[in-house]
Amino acid sequence: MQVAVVSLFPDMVGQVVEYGVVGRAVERQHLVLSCHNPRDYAEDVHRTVDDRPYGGGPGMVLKYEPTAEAIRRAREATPEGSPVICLSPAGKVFDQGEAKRLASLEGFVLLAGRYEGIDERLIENEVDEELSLGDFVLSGGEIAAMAVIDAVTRLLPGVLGDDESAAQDSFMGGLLDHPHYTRPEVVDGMRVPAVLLSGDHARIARWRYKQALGRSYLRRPDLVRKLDLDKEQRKLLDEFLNEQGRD
Ligand code: 9D3
Repeated sequence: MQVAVVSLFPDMVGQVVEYGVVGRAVERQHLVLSCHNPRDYAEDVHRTVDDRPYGGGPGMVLKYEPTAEAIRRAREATPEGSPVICLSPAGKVFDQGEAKRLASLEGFVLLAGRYEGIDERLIENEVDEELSLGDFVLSGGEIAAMAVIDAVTRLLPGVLGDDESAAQDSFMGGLLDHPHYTRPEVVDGMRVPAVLLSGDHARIARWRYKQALGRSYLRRPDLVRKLDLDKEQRKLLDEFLNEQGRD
């Protein structure tokens, strides 16, 4: 997959490919990342990329021409037909479904804004869609671009090992994960739940699923409502609620 990012802070975006799963994906060429800086295409002596908003108001606006040229270069670094996606607090909220959709493409361009915003004519002429990470305020689109790249790269064939991929598939069954424990068995007087030491894999799987259902119900009722539970799932959830505070 080829992803091209348009950003005034390419070094920041480049950090996402320096570590862990995404780092390995780039080494193995599952992912090819390029960055394109509007400042490189600003033609005046000061290499100006922002200007004051027409109509007044606080902050600055990313200028059309250098940004449009950076987007053109970014398009050239991605396959024909790759969408241009602007990271914006006004976009559609990014979720795992969006990540799957992007992972099915051969490439895409991410436009990360700075300042108060970008000239709206860029959205009209150059941008195909807008994505947001949610309802909080970032200082720019770079961290959002990095989050999208991370989430999408994990879904590319061959990037995760078979075990990790399978775990990802089953866990993304619309629920939060179950709790995890590792050695020692007792820490600060707190024991690992006995079932996890039992060696009974069916009981362990049932307990984990019950925990996942219960936590999702308490923390993210929206997720549980979407599932519309069958009889067995309701029974597990009832058990969880009755046991609350123990094991
Ligand atoms: C405080 C400034 N806001 C005035 C109402 C507008 C605003 C402009 C630019 C707020 C944030 C930004 C920069 N944010 C992003 O580029 C961004 C973002 C975000 O802030 N939150 C969640 N997802 C995203 S994706 C890109």
